[in-house]
Amino acid sequence: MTNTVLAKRSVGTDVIHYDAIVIGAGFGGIYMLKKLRDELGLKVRAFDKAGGIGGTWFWNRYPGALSDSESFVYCFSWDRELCQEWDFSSRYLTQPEILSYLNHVVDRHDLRRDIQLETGITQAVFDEDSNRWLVTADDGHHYSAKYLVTALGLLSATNVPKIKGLDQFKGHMYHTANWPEDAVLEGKRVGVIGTGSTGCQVITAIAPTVGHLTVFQRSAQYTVPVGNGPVSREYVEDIKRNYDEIWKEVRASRLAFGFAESDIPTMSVEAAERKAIFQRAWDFGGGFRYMFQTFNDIAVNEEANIAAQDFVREKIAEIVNDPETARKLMPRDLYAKRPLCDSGYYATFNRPNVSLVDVKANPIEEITIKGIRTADGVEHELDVLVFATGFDAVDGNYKRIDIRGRGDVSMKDHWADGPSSYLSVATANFPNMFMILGPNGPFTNLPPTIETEVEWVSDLIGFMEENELACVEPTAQSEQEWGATCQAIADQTLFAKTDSWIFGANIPGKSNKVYFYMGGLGAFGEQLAAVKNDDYRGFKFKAVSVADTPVQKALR
Ligand code: FAD
Ligand code: NA7
Repeated sequence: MTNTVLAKRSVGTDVIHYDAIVIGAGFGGIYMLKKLRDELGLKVRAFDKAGGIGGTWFWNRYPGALSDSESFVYCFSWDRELCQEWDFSSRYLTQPEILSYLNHVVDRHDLRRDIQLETGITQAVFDEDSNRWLVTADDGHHYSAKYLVTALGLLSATNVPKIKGLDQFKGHMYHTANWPEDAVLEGKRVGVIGTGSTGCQVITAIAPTVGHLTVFQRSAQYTVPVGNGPVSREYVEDIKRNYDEIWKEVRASRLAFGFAESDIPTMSVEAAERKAIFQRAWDFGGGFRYMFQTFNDIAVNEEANIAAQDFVREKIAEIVNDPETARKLMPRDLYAKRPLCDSGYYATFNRPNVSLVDVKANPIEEITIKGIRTADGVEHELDVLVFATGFDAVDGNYKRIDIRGRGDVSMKDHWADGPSSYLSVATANFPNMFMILGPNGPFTNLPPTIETEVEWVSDLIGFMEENELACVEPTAQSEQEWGATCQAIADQTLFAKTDSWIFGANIPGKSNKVYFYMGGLGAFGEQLAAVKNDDYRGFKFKAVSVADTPVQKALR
């Protein structure tokens, strides 16, 4: 469909007009709606294909689903009163708790009336005549808006690997991010493919109740205890009292996880002291704490990285009874993926009803009617097959919408060599489109980053409205330079030398490039502020008043 056709449609009667359309009703979409509607006074509609609000926490209902950012930083900070009122009783929040929190936020701010659920957006086309986005939904309606904000989620588009025979399996198949309410695993023969963050959680949670659990492991994982447990009243009150200071520090930190990141190099301390520091982190719990609170160079220095690896391998040898299983569970590659933590993952393999198949050594040949056949000829019979195989991260949901910008350029073509952005929030040729957690944004605990991006985008939209500007978009040059900055920073880390979703390496055929800004939230916030203070350096504005265009006149 061309822009001209859509421009004509926009003056017809079948288009519903808004000032801004937000896609997504997770942390990002909820806050964006709040800012645009209640602070800027715009007419806004948010859409989500889900049957409820919550984004990630609506979809990921698998047993054991838990945030591994600590409770006090896995929430919004912008509602000061709510931060004082909202209580939590454990160090981490479970999926039902986060979902209930987000529903509470939506009701408290009366946002639900402007969120349209069960409505997937299939197309968004920028109409150059009207300087508006024309959006098509799977409810059969067309919508238009001056601003389009995509809060589509970073880890949201599911990845189901194309394994031979997938369709012939007669049992139940579930992806962890699309978990059905009525799933029954108790007493069943269950197979799990995938041992990432999600796999570790689901495997540990279901092992005690299933009949038999077969884990199909492609990559062995470094994981440390999460350290979950109840928190005292004093702990919660202390956090509430120090709210301002905590959030100031979080926003100025690199990882935004609510702890002070270490400034000690690993090899600057004696071996015994090093071990004691790792042991303290192991006992306290938390994947990011283990990688970043212990020492300052585990993610960048190979010798330091090996020290952190060795400690985990020793733990596996101590915990896992069967030496052969322990050997299979021991990773040998760099410790440079998203750091994992768990509630007893390695010990789960001591259970008599759990078996481990190393599918690197013994690959999956095909999925059969009854289960999974591996290269050694064994058919692992299953009643239920769980895919904990992750996501087409960062740009996955963008590829699933037909998004067209200036000159009818499609997002798929624009990002043919991998996604890019200027400051994670905007991309050239897609005017008035703003992304929350777009590509090349900070690699952090995410709610503080989401808040930072939403607030900055809201300020920019406010600036547009105040100055009656028609369009804004970044220049191609600013986008290229931001990409180069992200690449240069990532190249200094060991993460760039390891295959994972952080570099798009988990999806066959996906561009293996930089997807994140690894400079930290503090530095990112400074960059955003500098760009804004420098008259939005790197952006170009179109000053024609929207009200003057022929299409706009016809709309009135
Ligand atoms: P999401 O919550 O992903 O919401 C995006 C929404 O957009 C979805 O509801 C989706 O349905 C909707 N959408 C997408 N495309 C369309 C379309 N075409 N039409 C309509 N709607 C659409 N982060 C952390 O910081 N700490 C953690 O401990 C942590 N744990 C996680 C655990 C799991 C299992 C997963 C999957 C993610 C975790 N994350 C964690 C990342 C988490 O995604 C973010 O913290 C945060 O929830 C992202 O919010 P969001 O609003 O940006 O996106
Ligand atoms: P991840 O971290 O991408 O993990 C996916 C797992 O699935 C990982 O172990 C993969 O092995 C495995 N996988 C993927 N495809 C296959 C095939 N074809 N065969 C065997 N194994 C496969 O996703 P998660 O959901 O665990 O976590 C993603 C983020 O979301 C996480 O950081 C949380 O914040 C939530 P591999 O390691 O690639 O060898």
